[in-house]
Amino acid sequence: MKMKDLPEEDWFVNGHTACPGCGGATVVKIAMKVFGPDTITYFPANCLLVFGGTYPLNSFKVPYLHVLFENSAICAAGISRALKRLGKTDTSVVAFAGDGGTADIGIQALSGAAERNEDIIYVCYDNEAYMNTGIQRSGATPFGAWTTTTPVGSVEAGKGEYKKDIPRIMMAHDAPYVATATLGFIPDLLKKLEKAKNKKGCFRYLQIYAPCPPGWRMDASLGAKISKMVVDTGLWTLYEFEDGKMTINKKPKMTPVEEYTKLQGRFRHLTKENLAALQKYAEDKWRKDQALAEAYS
Ligand SMILES: Cc1ncc(C[n+]2csc(CCOP(=O)(O)OP(=O)(O)O)c2C)c(N)n1
Repeated sequence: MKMKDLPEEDWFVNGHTACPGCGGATVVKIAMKVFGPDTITYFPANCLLVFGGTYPLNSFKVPYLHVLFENSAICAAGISRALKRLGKTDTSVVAFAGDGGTADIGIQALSGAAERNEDIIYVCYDNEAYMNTGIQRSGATPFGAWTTTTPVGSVEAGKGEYKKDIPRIMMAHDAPYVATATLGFIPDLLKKLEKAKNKKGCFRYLQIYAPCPPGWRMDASLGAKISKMVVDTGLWTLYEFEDGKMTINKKPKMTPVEEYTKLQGRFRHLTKENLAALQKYAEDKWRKDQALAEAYS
């Protein structure tokens, strides 16, 4: 599917209250255009719930359910199983969760659903922190990033640990479809959303990079640029893991990570040593991802 083939109609409509330049809102809008009207969504506590799902002002034109933060994958699986009982096998059941609800708080339910190969699509829009509650660090926050729980001062200088690699954890479950995407490469994103939609009857996982202007202390107009740069630096590999085979979709240019970090206030304090550590992480990640793709070829 190409951008021009996307339907004009939205199933996640305008009028929600997301911040200007919200990557999460853009991910959900595009994803819903691909998934279409025969979809039921679930989302846990996150920004999406607040800006797009607060009754009676919700922005979804399809049914949605919200239960608890921990339960996204399992609630979606419950909906999917109930639909099967009713004889409905075509409806897509989609969970939209943030990285906090995925990497940390919802990981047990996510792991269980993947292991049981539940018939759902799980979309993690990865804005790299718990944004809804005021920019706290998550397992998916990158090394060095300022958040309100990884402050910058004389004792600490941003997050000391590296980003938790959830797609790799999903691959370790041998999930039938795992893919990473960003808003910087829309044709690639559309292809992956479409594949996830059409690969029925099994567990499908998408991790989509989603810039957050207030949380990342960045200009709201830079989302697309930053979403390209994260791939160019090697910090985010675009790939698919499908039925046991991993394919890398884009070779990074290995642009210095500083070109990426200097556009975001959350990295403003990074020293030369910090930048060297992040650069090494990017290079190691790219090397490991290539080795994985070779092993799963
Ligand atoms: C068990 C539990 N712990 C904490 C909270 C409070 N809480 C609600 S939303 C949220 C942040 C969600 O972060 P994330 O999943 O990354 O999504 P985002 O807000 O970034 O969209 C937190 C901590 C909660 N509702 N339930």
